[in-house]
Amino acid sequence: MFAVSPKLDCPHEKDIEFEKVKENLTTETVFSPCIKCSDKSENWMCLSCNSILCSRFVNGHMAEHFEETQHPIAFSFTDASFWCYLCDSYIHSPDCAAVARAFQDAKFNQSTSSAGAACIDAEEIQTSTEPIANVSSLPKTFDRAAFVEGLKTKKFRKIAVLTGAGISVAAGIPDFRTPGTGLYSQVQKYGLPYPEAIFNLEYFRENPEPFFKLSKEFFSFQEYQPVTAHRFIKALHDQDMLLLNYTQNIDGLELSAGLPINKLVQAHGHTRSAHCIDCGKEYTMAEFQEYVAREEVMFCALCREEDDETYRGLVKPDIVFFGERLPVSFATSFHLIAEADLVIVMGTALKVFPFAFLVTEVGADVPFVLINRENPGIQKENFLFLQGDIQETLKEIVAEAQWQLL
Ligand code: CNA
Repeated sequence: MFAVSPKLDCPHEKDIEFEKVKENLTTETVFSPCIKCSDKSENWMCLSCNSILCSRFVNGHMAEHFEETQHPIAFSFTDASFWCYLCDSYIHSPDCAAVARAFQDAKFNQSTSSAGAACIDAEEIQTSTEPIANVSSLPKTFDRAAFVEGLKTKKFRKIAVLTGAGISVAAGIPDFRTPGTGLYSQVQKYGLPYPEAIFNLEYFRENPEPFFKLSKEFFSFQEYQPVTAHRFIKALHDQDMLLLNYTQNIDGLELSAGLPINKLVQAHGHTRSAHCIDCGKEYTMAEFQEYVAREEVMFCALCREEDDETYRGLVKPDIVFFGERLPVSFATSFHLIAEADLVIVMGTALKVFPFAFLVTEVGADVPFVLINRENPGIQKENFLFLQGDIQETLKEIVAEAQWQLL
């Protein structure tokens, strides 16, 4: 799976017959080979004619298909993403989400009938300013007292916690999107074409300097300490109530708080090691940080060719850039969220896919708690939105549940 900020208003979707696409997504189809070269490793399906063809990482037959037919949108069997050749961008929408769910059903041979109960509406994510406007009209409710009581009595045994940059802001690490203080407000000084470019692999290949400057300014994660949110997640684990913590964060503060690594899914990678983006040679973060401290771009010692000035084997930490694959651990633990008996989402704008798809896997009856400054567009039965500061809210909840955080 790839980390992306998809385009949410692709105009080329209007010609796609999504119902037919869903019908065509059978177990047989999703494991079919490329119709041109028979490769099975990495295929896409054309949403206009349902042809299955391989990716640019194999023989590029889907790209050729677009050149020949001008069929605009393809769906990836590897990471459930949608690419529009005419928009030259990943795209997403409620129709896409429905196709992705049909794909999950077919690929993992399981019913995700609950899918859609917790519904991320793509347009709302982009524009939502009115938190939980429709929630009060939904039939079943889950309130703060029930949440606290469930913690106190250990009623919940499989809590899935989904986290984003907002939980580490109190530790001194800026998030992405908070106006004024978020990284996206601060990276403009590096002269980027758009803020997300700093974490874009293609941009990094051509312009690595801004990322190295950012690393010097913000990414000395060993200097940061866990805060209440990280200690709360650790407490859930200590009480044997934690199913998994799916995090988009790369700071590792969950681990610093003592959470075992097998309880943490670091969907967007980590900063424990670094690799050459071309040959894959591994480097330690200490080696990477030496370059950062000297304000020097780090090139791979193995694949940099002295006689070829244009060849650039760049080294970066193992965080997932836009356009890079997510770790296998994300794909293999993705479906486990369906087992959760409580879901807690904290500190995320849920704008990055496929991470945001996780919430579509939560069952309708499963209580769902959002602790954030604003609601990114979640509407669901049994939904509790604790609006406000994460750390302060958690301190109150912990006190009400009569827990002590270590
Ligand atoms: P984001 O898009 O910046 O969203 C953060 C969310 O948290 C927003 O909804 C904020 O309103 C909310 N928020 C921030 N502070 C608080 C607070 N104190 N109390 C309540 N709510 C608060 O970040 P996302 O995590 O959604 O975006 C995903 C990106 C961010 C991932 O790819 C990460 O790798 C990336 N990131 C990680 C870190 C880190 O590891 N600490 C830092 C910066 C960015």
